[in-house]
Amino acid sequence: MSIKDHLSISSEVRKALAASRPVVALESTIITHGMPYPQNLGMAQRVEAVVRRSGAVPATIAIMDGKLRVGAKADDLERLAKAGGKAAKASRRDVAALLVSGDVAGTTVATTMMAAAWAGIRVFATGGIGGVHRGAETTFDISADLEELRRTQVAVVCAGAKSILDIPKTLETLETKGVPVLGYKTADFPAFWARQSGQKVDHRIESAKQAAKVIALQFELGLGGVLVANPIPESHALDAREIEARIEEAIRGAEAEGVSRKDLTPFLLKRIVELTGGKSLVANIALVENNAAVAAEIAVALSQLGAKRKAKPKARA
Ligand code: PSU
Ligand code: MN
Repeated sequence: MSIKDHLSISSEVRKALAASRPVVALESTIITHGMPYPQNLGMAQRVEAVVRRSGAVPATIAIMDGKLRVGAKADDLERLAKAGGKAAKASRRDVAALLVSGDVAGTTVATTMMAAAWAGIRVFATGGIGGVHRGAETTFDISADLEELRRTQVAVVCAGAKSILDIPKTLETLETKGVPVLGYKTADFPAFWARQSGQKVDHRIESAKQAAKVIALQFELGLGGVLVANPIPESHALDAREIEARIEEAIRGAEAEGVSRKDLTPFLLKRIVELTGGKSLVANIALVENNAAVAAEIAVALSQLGAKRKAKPKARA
């Protein structure tokens, strides 16, 4: 048995990869644990459509029927969306146990990166990454997403991190792990619903082509993953102070109810949707679509770079 035996790659994705055509990986914890039904299903379908419109093939990744599914079908998306929180949440440490049990699971950023790399996909779009939680100095709650970015050669396009996390500590941890944080047309690290967190990114990039060059070189040098931070569209950004008040309320709720560990992020996301009367959900969907478009452009640019490189020796001969 090899790793490939545990992957179930759709024929569309397999063909695209074999022909070096652009593919964008998409995660599924955002479907099962990040949003309520039926908005989660609508989001998953629209994000795939955005990737296609931008010239790439979408590959939603999840754990289903004892396999890592790469390129979920329409009915797979529906199963995931309807299962919601009844599905498992698969971080790296859960993968082997869930493949054995056969349970349905949404894959987190960490697990989606891992599966994408195994399948040969280099670009991945999500909403926000996990990071260092507020109070991590006592709880030690630091998402496995950060360690995965260190070790796995996939570029993750996100809208920064939610300020349910400690953003300065998250950025410090990424620095320690050697993960480059590229600001897509911005010098500020975005804070998910807000375009700015008050923290700077490491490097500002101006185009998908420039991002692709950095990503290609990072991978060529064997340096691990890349984080591309793409701010929420201006038209959908929420007022930073208002959302901060809601986040603090949600965190107090989690403390009062004793919610921790892997349940914390889903709990906070759900509470914030309730506390904003659904406004945070609309913004969340808009930023994921925006990230999918940028990820597709980067995937297209990466495959063009690859084609150029392959063509070079021939041109000289
Ligand atoms: N942050 C969000 N939305 C999400 C998640 C994080 O704004 O849906 C999900 C992602 O799948 C991420 C995971 O990888 O939560 C992180 O969970 P934890 O903090 O338990 O590692
Ligand atoms: Mn955690």
